[in-house]
Amino acid sequence: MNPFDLTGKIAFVTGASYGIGYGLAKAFASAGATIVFNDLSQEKVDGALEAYKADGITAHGYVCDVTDEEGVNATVAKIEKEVGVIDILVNNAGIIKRIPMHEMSAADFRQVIDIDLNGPFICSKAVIPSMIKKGHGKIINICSMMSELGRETVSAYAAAKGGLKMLTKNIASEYGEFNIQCNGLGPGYIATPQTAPLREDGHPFNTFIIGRTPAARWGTPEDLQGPAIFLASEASNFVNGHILYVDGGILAYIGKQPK
Ligand code: NAP
Ligand code: GCO
Repeated sequence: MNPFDLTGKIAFVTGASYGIGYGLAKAFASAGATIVFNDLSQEKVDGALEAYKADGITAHGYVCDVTDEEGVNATVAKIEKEVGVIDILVNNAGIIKRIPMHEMSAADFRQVIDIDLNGPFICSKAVIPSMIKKGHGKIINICSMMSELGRETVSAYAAAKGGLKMLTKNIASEYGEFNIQCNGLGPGYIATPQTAPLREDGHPFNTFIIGRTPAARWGTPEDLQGPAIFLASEASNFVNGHILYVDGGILAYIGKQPK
C-alpha cells in the first residue's frame, strides 16, 4: 500500500489557474487525484483548463470568489453533484498588497484579510459537513513566512497569514475527532507572479532573499509538491494542526554574515 497514493480522491485547490496552486494541483494529479479548481473569471478558468489539458490533466474549473460565502456554498454543491465529494481542500487563493501600514487604507487592509483569511474560513466551512459524513478529510492552508515573521509594507498579509496559522490549528482541534486533518503548508519565497515584482533584475529584495535563504535560491512551485502530497495523503493521517514550512531554511537562519 502506497500511503502517498491519491487515487480516487477529489482535490479542490482554490485559485489554481497558475502559480503555487497550479503546481500543487499538478502534483496531486500525478498522485492519482481528480483536480477541481476555481478562479475569479471564466476567461482565467478556461485558460487554466487548456493548460491542465496540455499537461495531460482533465481538471474541473469553476468561477468562484472565495470571499463570497453564497457563491462558495453553491460551487461546492455543484462540485459534489458534478464531480463528487471533496476529499482534499487546499486554501491557496490569496493576494498581497505591499503598502507601508500608515499609508494603507482600511479598505485595502480588509480586502487582504477577506481573501487570505475569511476565504479559507468560508471554503473550509463549506466542505467540512461532507467530510464528516464521509468519515475523512484533508484541509491544507497555504500559510507563509509571514505566518511567523513580519516585514515592512505587508501588515495586512502578515495579519492574515498569522491568523491562517491559528485557524489551521483550530480546525485541527475542532474536527480531528472526525478524521479530518487540517495542516498548513508554509512556502518560503517562491518564484510566481505574486513575487515577480520582488525578483526584477537588480531589485535589492532579490539579493536580500537569496542571502536570507540557506538554499541560496528562490523556491519554485515544484519544491512544494512533495510536501503537499504528504499533507494530502494517508501518510499524514496522524499529523494535525502542523505548519510544514518549505522555505529552504529561512526560518532557521539569522542571515548571511557580512564578508
Ligand atoms: P498568485 O500567483 O498571485 O496566484 C494567486 C491565485 O489566487 C490566482 O489564481 C488568483 O486569481 C487567485 N485569487 C486571488 N483572489 C481570489 C479570490 N478572491 N477568489 C478566488 N481566487 C482568487 O499567488 P501565488 O504566489 O501562487 O500564491 C498562492 C498562495 O501561496 C497565496 O495564498 C500566497 O499568499 C501563498 N504564498 C505565496 C508565496 C510566494 O512566495 N509566492 C509564499 C508563501 C505563500 P486571479 O489571477 O484571477 O486574481
Ligand atoms: C513579500 C512576499 C512574501 C511571500 C511569501 C513568503 O512581499 O514578502 O510576497 O510575503 O509572498 O508569503 O512566505
